[in-house]
Amino acid sequence: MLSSWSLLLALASYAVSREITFPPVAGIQHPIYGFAVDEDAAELDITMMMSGITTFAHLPYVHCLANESEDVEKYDIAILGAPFDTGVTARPGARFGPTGVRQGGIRIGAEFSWNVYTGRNAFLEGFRVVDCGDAPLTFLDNTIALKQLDKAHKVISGRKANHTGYTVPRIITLGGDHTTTLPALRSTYHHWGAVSVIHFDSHIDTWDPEVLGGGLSHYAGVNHGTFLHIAHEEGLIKNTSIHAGIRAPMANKKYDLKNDKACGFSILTARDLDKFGTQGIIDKLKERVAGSKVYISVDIDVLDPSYAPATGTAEVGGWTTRELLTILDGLDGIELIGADVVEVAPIYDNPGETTVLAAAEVVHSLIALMAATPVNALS
Ligand SMILES: *[C@@H]1O[C@H](CO)[C@@H](O)[C@H](O)[C@H]1NC(C)=O
Ligand SMILES: *[C@@H]1O[C@H](CO)[C@@H](O)[C@H](O)[C@H]1NC(C)=O
Ligand SMILES: *[C@@H]1O[C@H](CO)[C@@H](O)[C@H](O)[C@H]1NC(C)=O
Ligand SMILES: [Mn+2]
Repeated sequence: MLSSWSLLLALASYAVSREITFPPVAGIQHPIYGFAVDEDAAELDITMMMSGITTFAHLPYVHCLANESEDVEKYDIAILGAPFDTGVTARPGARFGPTGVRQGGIRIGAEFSWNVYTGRNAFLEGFRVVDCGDAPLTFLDNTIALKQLDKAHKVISGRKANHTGYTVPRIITLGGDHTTTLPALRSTYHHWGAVSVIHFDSHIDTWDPEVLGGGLSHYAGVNHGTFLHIAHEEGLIKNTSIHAGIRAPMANKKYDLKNDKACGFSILTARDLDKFGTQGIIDKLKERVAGSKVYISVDIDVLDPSYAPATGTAEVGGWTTRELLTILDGLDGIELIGADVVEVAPIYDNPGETTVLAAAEVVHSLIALMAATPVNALS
């Protein structure tokens, strides 16, 4: 008893003998590990990367979804979470995807992001990148939730960008199941017209709602395997769109692929990578979308389940994380006007956080592509 008291006392005096001073900005997201690196270099301390509220890559949080009439801090590239997973056909859980991807990105930050391959830092290219948090989406009614997401995109992309030369902010959505891409494409259509989609996925997702909705109801037909069909019907995408990493089976011998083509897509399969190599895939993607604005949608199930087990409809025989990142970085120069990473369902991840680490790095690459090539809105 006595000895434990003396131990406590010793510990207490040890503690008070240390001078603990919290930095003046403790609890605030930046500039400790955020954006104002140049002005506040003295406060830069990468050892505090676990502090504050977890935004993606410690970016400043902005209340982008405040009333449209209210002024908020300006931004150029916005991260937006879309916690929605009631459009899935297999394992649910992607409503926790935005939180998972932010957790996966805890070691990413502006101060430590000089890319060893490209020699560039995506966060320091003159664009203000922020995290807008998650859109408020009901989990009880898909129709209402998707309308809420339409509205969130409208408000966020509708504010004037920080950059004086490029007026429309671009959004990177953290899904959410893949249905969440539909509101994003409605929003990009508003600013940029129809776009080419580069769709990384093991599934085509152009399924006719009659096929994948089971013909039950219109409501049932709007889901994570039909949204590209609907985007085509709504005129949001060009016929120069392309899938990459496809390997999941079709429901019909001929109809699904015929319908896919009619929706404007061509296909690079997962095994095409063995034939053409990463550079070959990059060349084919760039050739297909040449001359148009591009939206990139990354279903994390494009990766093999050994690299991304935490997803709703895992398909074996996919790409590695390195291959996907090489291909994404190789798309440098395309006019990327919007992007997303979807179908991350953290509950199925392993203790090594394999999937969320991969998803966060994909987001990092998407930011880099946007920062490398500014895009003007339609005048
Ligand atoms: C948003 O602002 C407008 C104009 O100031 C106001 O009429 C409207 O009630 C506000 N909406 C909300 C939800 O606060
Ligand atoms: C935002 O805009 C201001 C005013 O034009 C500029 O000084 C600042 O560098 C911009 N921020 C970023 C991160 O580019
Ligand atoms: C896309 O549609 C346009 C106009 O309808 C047509 O001229 C063109 O050949 C089509 N391209 C492809 C790749 O299908
Ligand atoms: Mn998929």
